[in-house]
Amino acid sequence: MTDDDRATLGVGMLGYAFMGVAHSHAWRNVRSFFDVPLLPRLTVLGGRDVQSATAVADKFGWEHVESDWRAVIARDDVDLVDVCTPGDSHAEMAIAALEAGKHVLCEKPLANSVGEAEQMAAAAARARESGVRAMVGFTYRRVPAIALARAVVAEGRIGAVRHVRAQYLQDWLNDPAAPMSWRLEKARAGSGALGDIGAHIVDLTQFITGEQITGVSAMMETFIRQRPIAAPAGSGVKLGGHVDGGDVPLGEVTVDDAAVFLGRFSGGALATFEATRYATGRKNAIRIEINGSQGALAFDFEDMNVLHFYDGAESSQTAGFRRILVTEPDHPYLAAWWPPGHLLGYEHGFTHQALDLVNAIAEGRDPDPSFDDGLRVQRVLAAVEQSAVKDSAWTPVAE
Ligand code: SOE
Repeated sequence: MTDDDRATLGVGMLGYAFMGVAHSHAWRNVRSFFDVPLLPRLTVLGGRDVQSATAVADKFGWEHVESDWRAVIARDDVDLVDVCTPGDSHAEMAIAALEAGKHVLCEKPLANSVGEAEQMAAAAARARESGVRAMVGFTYRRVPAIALARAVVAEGRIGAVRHVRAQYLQDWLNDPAAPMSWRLEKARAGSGALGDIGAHIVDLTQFITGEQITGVSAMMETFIRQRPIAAPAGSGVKLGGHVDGGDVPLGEVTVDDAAVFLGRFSGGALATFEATRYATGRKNAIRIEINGSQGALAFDFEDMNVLHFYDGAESSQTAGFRRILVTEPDHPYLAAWWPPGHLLGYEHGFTHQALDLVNAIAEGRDPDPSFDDGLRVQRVLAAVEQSAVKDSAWTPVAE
């Protein structure tokens, strides 16, 4: 054993379900694979259900458990607060943490409304003056093939972006007997497929192209409006499920099941977006294709180690989409992992997110995506909702 003189970064995490588990894994493992300038310490896990929180804490090595989120923020040994709760508590928790001088990582979407997101961005701007950092967890930016796609666009390899085609397809609600959950309640989640998964493709396409969505025309639908209410099946990494029996009480689904919209990008590109939890057979397909004047890119998260690249500069005899296996040491994040061809998975994005945030904090610079980026996504989501209730009327995204 050698003494490690790196400073620690005490993490207090709020929430312990799907995202809490993904973030726990990242905070625990990032120091083992990357040479981080600050050593994350899994100081305290906050959760109202202490028994479930303790079960997760024990698995991942959190040192303490607190039932009161304010107590997590107040601890002197917490430097960073990681908000992994449903959207209805993001604003209150993140603002309180920033005002207490703690760095914040907040799960996506940033908030349940533009108003809340504006308050969060303002709190982040005030905190920045004293060196406190805030990041929103659009984790898929950290998938190596996505980071490579952004670099390829930035290098001008596909030229001017003309078309953006983006889909986020899941099918865990297709079963009418899949139970109610907070994700289906507007008061808790803000919106349904739109905010939960549509937010990712809004962020990813803006990230890859380096451009903003300026206006939208949208349709949204709730296919199944009542679902069985089932006792929560403990904590853990679950979506959907199936409730047997006819006399189970039903709850009202108050969010969208699917959102489909057209958009325009600031550089002139035309875009189509589709976010749905009813794409039978598609489990977590994030499909993005971008056509530029000189070439094109295509990605699907269900084959996440691959980026397809069409280079229009090649001779027409041999040109065609090339399948790039994004596992070389000079690909983003890859040098720290396995030899070429030894693939990465869903959890690596979260580890890379922790890495990027720790580096930004240590280097005294703002991480991205910032709360301002989260606010911009929120404005796109709001424009989609406004358009959908106005018969798909064209709706500019607020500046
Ligand atoms: C559920 O639809 C969900 O867990 C999203 O909330 C996540 O953001 C996405 O990564 C996977 O699907």
